[in-house]
Amino acid sequence: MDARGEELRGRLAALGFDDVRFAAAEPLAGEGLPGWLAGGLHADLHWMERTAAKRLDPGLVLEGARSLILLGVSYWSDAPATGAATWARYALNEDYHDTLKPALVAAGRVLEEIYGVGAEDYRYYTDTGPVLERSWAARAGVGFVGKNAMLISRRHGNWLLLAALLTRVELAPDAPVRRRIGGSPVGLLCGKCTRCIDACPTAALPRPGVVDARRCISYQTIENKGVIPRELRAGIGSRIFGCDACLEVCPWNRFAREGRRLLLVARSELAELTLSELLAMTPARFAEVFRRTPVKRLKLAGLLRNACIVAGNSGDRALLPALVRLAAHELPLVRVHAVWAVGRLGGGGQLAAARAAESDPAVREEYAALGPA
Ligand code: B12
Ligand code: SF4
Ligand code: SF4
Repeated sequence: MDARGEELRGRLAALGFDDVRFAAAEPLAGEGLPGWLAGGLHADLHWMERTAAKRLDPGLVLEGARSLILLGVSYWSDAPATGAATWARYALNEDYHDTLKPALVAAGRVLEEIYGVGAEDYRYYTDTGPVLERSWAARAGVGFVGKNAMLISRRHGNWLLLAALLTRVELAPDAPVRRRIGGSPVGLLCGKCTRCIDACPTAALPRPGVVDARRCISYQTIENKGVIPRELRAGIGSRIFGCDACLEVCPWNRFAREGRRLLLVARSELAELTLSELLAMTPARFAEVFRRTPVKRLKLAGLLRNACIVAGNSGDRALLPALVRLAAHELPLVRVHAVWAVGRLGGGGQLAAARAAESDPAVREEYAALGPA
C-alpha cells in the first residue's frame, strides 16, 4: 500500500471528484484513433488530427510524464432532461469546463504539497486537452469502454465526466476493470447487449466503440457550425443540444445514483423552455438564459438552427407563424432550417413571399427540396 498515493486519492476525493484513479504514463497502443481519423469519422474536428500523436503519448504533452491521475465527476440527476425539447444531461449544468477548473487547480496544489513537486511537474485537462481521456480512464479502471464508446463506470453508469492530470510523479497504477489479452477492450462488460447501437437515431455507431461524428447528433447539434445535413434532421427528433440516446438505454445506468455534485451547478430549468420561447430568442435573452452554460458556445444562430429542426419534428402546426418569421431571418443558416421546418409541418404555401425574395444559394436549395412553389 502506497501511503502517499492513498493520501492523494483521499484528498482529491474530498475536493469533489467522485472517482480518483491512477495509470502509468506508457504510450497507448493506438486505441482505434489512427483508423478513426483516416476514415474521416472525426468530421471537421481537424484539431484532433493535429494532436493525434500527443493523445497517444503523454510524454509528448509533458516531458518526463510518469503517471496520469484520472478523475471522474458524476452528473446523474433525476431532474427531467426533456420538456418540449430534449437536452443532453451534462448541458443542464453550468459549463463543467469552468466549474471543474478551481478543483483541478486545487488538485495540483495537493500534488505539490504531498510530493514536494512544482507547478511545472504536472498539467491538468478536462475535455479540451490532447489526452485520450476515455482510454486512459479505462486503463486506470475508472470503468470500461462500452459499445457506445462511453467510459462506463460500475458505480455511476454512463454519467461520468472525465478529467486528467499528467504528472512527473510516479504513482502506483490501479488495475483496469478486467484485463483482456489481445483484441479490442471495447464492450468488456457488455455481453451480447447491443441496445445502444440499436437506439442510435442516426446510425452513428458503425462498429462497437466507434462513433461516426459526421452522423452523430451530438456533433451535429453542438460542434457543426453550418448546415445540418437534411437526411439527419428527422432523426434528431426533439434533441436540441447534444444527444444521450446511446447513454440512456444502457443497463449499467441502473447502478447510478444522484452524485454529490460538488463541482456542478445545476441549470435544470433550461428543460422547461418551450419551443415558442426558443424560436423567439433574441440576442439579449439568449445571453441571459444561457449564461455560464455550455449552450452559450453555440451562439444564438446555432440554437435557432437546432430549435427549427426540433420544431419541424414536433408535428405542432401552432409553431408555423414563428417558423415563417424565421424563414426571413437575417442569417441564411437560420433561414435554411426554418424553411425545412415549415415544409415538414406542411406549411410550405406560407413561404411564397420569402421564397420569391430569397437570393442565398443554400436557402434556395432548401426551397428546391420543398418542391415547386
Ligand atoms: C471529440 C469528442 C467528441 C466527438 C466524437 C466522439 C467520439 N466518440 O470520439 C463528439 C462531438 C461526437 C462527441 C460526443 C459526445 N461526447 Co465527447 N468528446 C470528444 C473528445 C474531445 C475527444 C474524443 C476522442 O479522442 N475521440 C477519438 C476516439 C478514437 O476516441 P474515444 O472514443 O475517446 O476513445 C475510444 C477508442 O479509443 C476505443 N478504443 C479503445 N481501444 C480500442 C481499440 C480498437 C481496436 C478500437 C477500434 C477502438 C478502441 O475506446 C475508446 C473509448 O470509447 C473527448 C475528450 C477527450 N479529450 O478525450 C470528449 C468526451 C469523450 N465526450 C464526452 C461526452 C460526455 C460526450 C457526449 C455524451 C455528449 C452529449 N451528451 O452529447 C457525446 C457521446 C457520443 C458517444 N457515444 O461517444 C465525455 C465522455 C465521458 C465518458 N464517461 O465517456 C468526454 C471524455 C469529455 C469529458 N471530459 O468528460 N464527443
Ligand atoms: S450520441 Fe446520439 S447520435 Fe451520437 S452515437 Fe450516441 S445515440 Fe448516436
Ligand atoms: S447499452 Fe449494452 S452494449 Fe451498449 S454500452 Fe451499455 S451494456 Fe454495452
